[in-house]
Amino acid sequence: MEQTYIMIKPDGVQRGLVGEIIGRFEQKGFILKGMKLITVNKSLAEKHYADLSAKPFFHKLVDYIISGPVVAMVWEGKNVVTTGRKIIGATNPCESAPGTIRGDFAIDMGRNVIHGSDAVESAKKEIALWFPEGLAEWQSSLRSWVYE
Ligand code: DAT
Ligand code: MG
Repeated sequence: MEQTYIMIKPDGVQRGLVGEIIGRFEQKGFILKGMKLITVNKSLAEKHYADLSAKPFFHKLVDYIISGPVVAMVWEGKNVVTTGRKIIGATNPCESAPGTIRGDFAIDMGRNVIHGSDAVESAKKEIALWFPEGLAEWQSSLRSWVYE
């Protein structure tokens, strides 16, 4: 089953949005396979955003991600990468539709509350980077009520 890496950024944790955000993924029917609250070191943040290292906003982005604890999660389900991005909304919260997490809870691009993998391949890389210890092995008892 497909998995994605979802991270509540330091602003989302500080603003008390952890329960709300987890609830949206849970209520959709996705399954939580890994979760931890961690303060990120600079090297991990730089690796996570390595593809953006040439961008002018890279250093600001890294400083923001290490500015407080984040909630790192792995969610599992059919099409969870693409659907997860829809639940999150557009990168710029001004363009995120109401009903999405960024559309409902964010204004600035540099405080957009949450990260979600953008493709199945990047999800695999990000899960390996953030959860080198591996994930929880379990099956939801609700499975047959979510999938036909
Ligand atoms: P996303 O987080 O939607 O996958 P991304 O991977 O392109 O977006 O960029 C990572 C983060 O970097 C994004 O959540 C916010 C920040 N960012 C992206 N483009 C930016 C820009 N033009 N100016 C400032 N910050 C930006
Ligand atoms: Mg991205």
